[in-house]
Amino acid sequence: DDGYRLWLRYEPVTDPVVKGEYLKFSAFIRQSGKGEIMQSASQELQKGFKSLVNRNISRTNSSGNMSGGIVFKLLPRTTSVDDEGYRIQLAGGNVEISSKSESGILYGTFALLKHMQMQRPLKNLNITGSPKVRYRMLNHWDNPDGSIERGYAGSSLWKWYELPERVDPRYMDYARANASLGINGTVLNNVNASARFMSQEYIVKVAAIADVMRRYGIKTYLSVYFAAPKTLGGLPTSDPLDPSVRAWWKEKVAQIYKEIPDFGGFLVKANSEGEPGPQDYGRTHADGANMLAEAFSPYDGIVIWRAFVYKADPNADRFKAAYEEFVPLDGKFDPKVIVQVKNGPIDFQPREPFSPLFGNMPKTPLGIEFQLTQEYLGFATHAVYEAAIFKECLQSDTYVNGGGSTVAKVVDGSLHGYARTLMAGVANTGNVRNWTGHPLAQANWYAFGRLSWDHQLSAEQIAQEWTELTLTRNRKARENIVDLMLRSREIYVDYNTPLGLSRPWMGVHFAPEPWQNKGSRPDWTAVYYHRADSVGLGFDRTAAGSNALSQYRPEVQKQWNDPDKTPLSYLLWFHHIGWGKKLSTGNTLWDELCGRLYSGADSVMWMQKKWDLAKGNLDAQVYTDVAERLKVQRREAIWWRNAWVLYLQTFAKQPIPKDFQPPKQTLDEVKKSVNIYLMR
Ligand code: BDP
Repeated sequence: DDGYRLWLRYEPVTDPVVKGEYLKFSAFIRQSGKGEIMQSASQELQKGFKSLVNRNISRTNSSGNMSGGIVFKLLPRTTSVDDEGYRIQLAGGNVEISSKSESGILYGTFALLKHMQMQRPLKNLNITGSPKVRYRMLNHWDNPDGSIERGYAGSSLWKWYELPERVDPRYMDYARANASLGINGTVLNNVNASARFMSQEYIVKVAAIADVMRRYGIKTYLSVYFAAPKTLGGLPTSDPLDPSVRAWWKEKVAQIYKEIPDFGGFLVKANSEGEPGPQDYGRTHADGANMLAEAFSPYDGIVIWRAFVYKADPNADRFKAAYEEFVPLDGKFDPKVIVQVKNGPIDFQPREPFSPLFGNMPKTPLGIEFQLTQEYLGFATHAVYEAAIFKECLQSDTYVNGGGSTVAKVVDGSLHGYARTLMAGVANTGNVRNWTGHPLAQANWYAFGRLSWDHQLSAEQIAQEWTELTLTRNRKARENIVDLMLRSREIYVDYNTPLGLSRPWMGVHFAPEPWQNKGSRPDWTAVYYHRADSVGLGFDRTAAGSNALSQYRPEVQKQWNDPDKTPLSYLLWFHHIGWGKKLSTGNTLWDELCGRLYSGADSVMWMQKKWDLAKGNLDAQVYTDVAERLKVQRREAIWWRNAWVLYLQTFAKQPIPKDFQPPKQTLDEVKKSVNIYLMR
């Protein structure tokens, strides 16, 4: 198995009883209307039945009394169920999939096929689903030249130089995979955007992709370069309050809708990491976003404005930046704007506290942005199941309206009554055959999609599902793999950023460089984040330090204010702790740190064992691929551990605790090996 089919493998049903039951419903598919999405649902069922039970089912539009088939039923608009929700049940001797929308029928179809892939009985069939969030989308950081910013799975899926005439069949498989999870939007290009996507030449290329996406209920979006009026339009300015600039965007949006009538909208990174934005003209983020929203007013599209901002101020705490810039703008955004906030205040670290923006902008819909591509999680050679990261953030309590005001409730709109709700995942896909490079990274795409549909699902439930659909139906093997997946994030944290450390690297975000202290700005160094010195380690964010904690509600502050009570996993996020300080485990900081770094690196061997236990029940190609990547992970985990302990030892001036073998390399040797990775 080359992994191309993802979780839609439709392997032949082995249980004869189950197979017989499925065949009883294979007489026909009755569509309701001839809509494009409905056609996709039929095609998918045909493909599924052919592959699962080796039966060709034909379609009918006949309304006569027939039984033994599958019936799509479009419910009247007035029915009080969610637009995209569905129900699957037995009715009149048929399997009936009902929904108010064609998309809902498609989601129900995929749910039925999942049920069948798991060889579950159809007796008493009653499956319902409805999404908790309205915009469920992937953000591609794909560049027009085919490269992908922070992409580790080959180059871009989008073949801009072939489009619009040649439409790669893979676009459809991409759309199927997303639709099977309920993902209904995709931003095709990098947030560090090229203005060329606003040209007619590129709009028609985008339209060709949008034509494929549309058939699967997916809307197409673009990232925009804020200075495009100047660079592409030839205007003297891109000032959002300038009438000629406003007219340019209006015209541009109209031009896009001419080619893509269901265009989704714009995603904007502005005044962030050197990208242009409204502040270049003394205007605010709201001025910029509202100008674009105005251009969308005749249409359904929206403006997604990112809150990922921080200034190059040597005295500032980057942690606080987004809150400081955005909270004062609450209530000033056009209703068509959603502000998209990364899950944590810094940048997709293996563990971060939740962003303090969540809960603090009650009048502005806040969407959440997770990162699926493993920029800080070992690229494509480390197995890290990210559902644990997503869930940890979504379940965090902001306390803004008392206990139970979780980030999930902010994001799904139930806390502040947001009309528009959004979850975005920075895609981990590329054009390698198995889509994600590491076979287990497919689970991160899967988990994001499932959680954007229903954030109440547990990381374990999702891992179970994914493993059964993708890897093996053998129960024992699945248990071992799910175990491995569920522990993988904590293991990674232990050898990479234990106790609340962050960013032991700059540049490529891969080779460990906790010693890195030169950068074009202070917050582009590693020492800025961990603050190791002769006294101790960690970033003091209490009132005695940067006071970032004040951005949270008192109940949250209480959890993290006192170093003696702060959970160890967040300790160094908020406190500068002395090397000899006794922690709740009874160990000193230094000993605890070493303990975690060593046990993390050693636990990769446990992961290898778990994987090996499943060997007999796995496809040989997939088994070997993961087994080899685990070997890389083991080697690199030791490398990272060594970098940390040897470097921090120069401050702590203590021996490696006697339970552990001191590293075989010296600090200089580790630095040399890291430098190899940084050479041009
Ligand atoms: C950081 C990445 C950078 C992105 C940026 C962003 O290192 O490549 O452009 O985030 O999200 O994580 O805009």
